[in-house]
Parts: sequence; structure tokens; C-alpha cells
Amino acid sequence: MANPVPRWFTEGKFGLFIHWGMYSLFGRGEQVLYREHLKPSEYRERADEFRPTRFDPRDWAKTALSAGARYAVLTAKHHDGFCMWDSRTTPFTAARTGLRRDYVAEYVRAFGKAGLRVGLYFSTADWSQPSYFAGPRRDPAGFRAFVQTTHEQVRELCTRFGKIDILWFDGVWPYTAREWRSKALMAQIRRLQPSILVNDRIALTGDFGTPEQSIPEQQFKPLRPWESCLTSTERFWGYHANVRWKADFETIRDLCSVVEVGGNLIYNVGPKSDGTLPPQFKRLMRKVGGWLRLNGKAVYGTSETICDTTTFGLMTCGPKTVYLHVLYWPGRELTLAGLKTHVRSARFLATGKPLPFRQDKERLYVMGLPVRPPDARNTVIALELASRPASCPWARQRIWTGALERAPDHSQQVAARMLPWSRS
Ligand code: FHN
Repeated sequence: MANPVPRWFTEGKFGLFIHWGMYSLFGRGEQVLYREHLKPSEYRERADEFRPTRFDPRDWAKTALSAGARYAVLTAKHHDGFCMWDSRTTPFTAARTGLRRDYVAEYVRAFGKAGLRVGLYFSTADWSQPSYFAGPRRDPAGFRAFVQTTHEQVRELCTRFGKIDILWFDGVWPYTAREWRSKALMAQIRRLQPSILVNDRIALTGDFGTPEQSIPEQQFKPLRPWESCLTSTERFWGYHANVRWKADFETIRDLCSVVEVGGNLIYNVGPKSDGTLPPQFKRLMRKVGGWLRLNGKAVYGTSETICDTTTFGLMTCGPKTVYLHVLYWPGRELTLAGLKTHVRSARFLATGKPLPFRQDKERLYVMGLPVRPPDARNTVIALELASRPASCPWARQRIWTGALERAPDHSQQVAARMLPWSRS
């Protein structure tokens, strides 16, 4: 049974994903153990080298706030099995190696104090456990004990750190809900943390969907709360020393594209093994936060677009406002087809500068625009309306989708609505 998703999530829109563990020592991503086929025993021995002396979760929280993030999710345990908290189930933890600290406890305290909602990522897949690879058929007793340990580790995360807002599971493959005893696990979580949000990655529906490295299209978006998880680098979730970082315009457009379709964005950083956030990420987050400080009204608390007809970019909606996210500058005049509601005023959101406009039955024309966009990354025009935003029926969703087999089943009805227009 899903928990109702609270407004802090659906209105907060923007979270920070933090993939941090002893794998950061290698600087080649979070899966180096598996991808480079390292010997698990040798990998484990290097745990003592993980000594993040410059780890300061208050600085991480400051960066999250400066970016405009409203919540965060930290990897408590990734697939390598290294626990970033003082788990009593294994000596392979940060509390029993290196600096002998409980990084989960420090993160939860600092981010909570900063007013951020705190989530924990937990991988059920555990490459440090041979019975994970043997599986329930080859090693029934060993796999049962492994699953019991997994449930115990989750119980620790639900009881050690006070209120946790999100449990972000990962690594369910290749086993089923029955083999993970997912229903019992979920019941334990709900009992220990009644208002926690659990994602859809323990082979149960969970409370929210998690499209990964993708932004769903209107026609195919999940019909329940969802959150796209994207990396801030071209690849890799854990720290990689030599990977391209995304530019601020990409991040801003990704965030607004997700919000336009009604979802959240959780944006990832892989901190370095010394505990610092890569300077490229801090710079990127300062720029994104700067844009959000001027244009946040077009993101936080908005609802998804009502039209799939724009030729200039994206649209998000407030109770009696439509925000036009202009990514592709139209020149002196912008045309929006399909908005039925009467427009009272138009202005640049960032500066409040009023804009002349005229509106007929099916189109709005915003005029007096400068030759070049005030903000090439995304210039937002706010339209104040006489009532709730509504679109012409033919504008709600396009009838084409590309691959024929993906055509939404309402195509015929929408095509019929377009017939009069096609004869005009
Ligand atoms: O294998 C993991 C990967 O390392 C990373 O944690 C992502 C984040 O969503 N999840 C899995 C890949 O789907």
C-alpha cells in the first residue's frame, strides 16, 4: 500500500542525490569493484584507506541550499556492501575502518539542521556477499541469511537516525519480491517510519516512480508521483576524476523539463574520497541556485503543462498563472497556441518587466521582446490569468508519438478533434 506523497515532495521538486562510499578512492565511478573485476578481498582491504578528513556535511548542506534543493538522498550502502554507518551486521563499515566515523549520522544531523529533508539510498544488491551471487537456488540457507541481514540493515537505518524522509532502494535485480521478502521489509519500514517515502525498487510499487537518466514524455509519464534521477556528469554516479560535467543550462533545462511533465528531479553528485564536493559541482549548483532565486516561482509548487503545443520551450502552471520557459528564443514576438484562459498580464518573471500582448480565441502573442534572450539558459515569461489555466481540447496532447506501437490509445479521438481544423 503506497503512502500518500506529501507536499514537501511534490512541491519541493528538486533533490540532491549523493553517491559516496569507499569506491571514491578509485576515482572511477561507484561500480569499480565489479567493472574492473577487482578481487573482493583486496577491495575490502582498502577500506582503511578511506579517510575523508575534509568531510563536512554542513558544507554539503550549504551547497544543496545554494542550489535550491529541498531534499537530499545519501548512499548509506551501495552495491559494494560498504556501510557508511555503524552497522552491527558487518565489520565492513566506515565506523570500523578508516576514520571510524558514522557518516550517515553526520549527514542526517547536518542536513536536518539546515532544514533539508533527508533520504537514504540502500542497495539490496551486495557484492560483498557471495550468497548474493549464489542466489536462493544454489545457496538457499546462505541466501536466506543474507536477506535477513539485509532486513536488519534496513531496520538499523530506520531506527538509528531519527526521522528519515525517503528510503531510496536500488539493486533489486535479479531477485523477486518473494525472494527479497519485500512485503515483510516494507511492513517493517512502515512500522518504524510511518511517514517515510519508499521508492519503487524493491520489486513493489512503492510511493513514487524513479525513471533513471531520462525524462518521460507527456504521453508516457508515470500516472503517480515520480522523480527522474540524473547525473550532473556525462556518466557515473560515484566520483570520477575525468568526466565531462554538465553545464548550468543543461541542468536548468533538465529541472524545468521534469517539472513541466509533473515530476521531481534528483540530481547527483559523487563526492571525492577526501569528503569534499568536486569544485565543478559547487560552481554548477551556485549557477543553478542563482537562476532559481530569480525564477523559482516557475518551478516550486507548480503543476504540469496544460499544452503540448509550444514552439519555444516549456510550460508550467500555477493556480492562476502560466509560466512560459523560453529556451528557443522566437525573436521579437512569441506565439502560444492552445491556451483558452483569458490572460490579464504578461511579464518577465526574473525582472517583473511588463510585456505587451494580444490574445485571440486560440492564440496568444507576446510582443516587444528583445532581439536576444535576457537569459539564454531559460527566460521565463509569467502570464497572469483571469482563472485556472485551461487549454483548447486539441492542444492538450499531441496525437503523434513516433514509434507506432507507442501511439497513445486516445489518438483517434484527438485526431477527430483536429478534423475541422484540418479542413480549414
Ligand atoms: O547500479 C546503480 C548505479 O550505480 C546507480 O546507483 C543508479 C542510481 O539510480 N542505480 C543503479 C543503476 O540503475
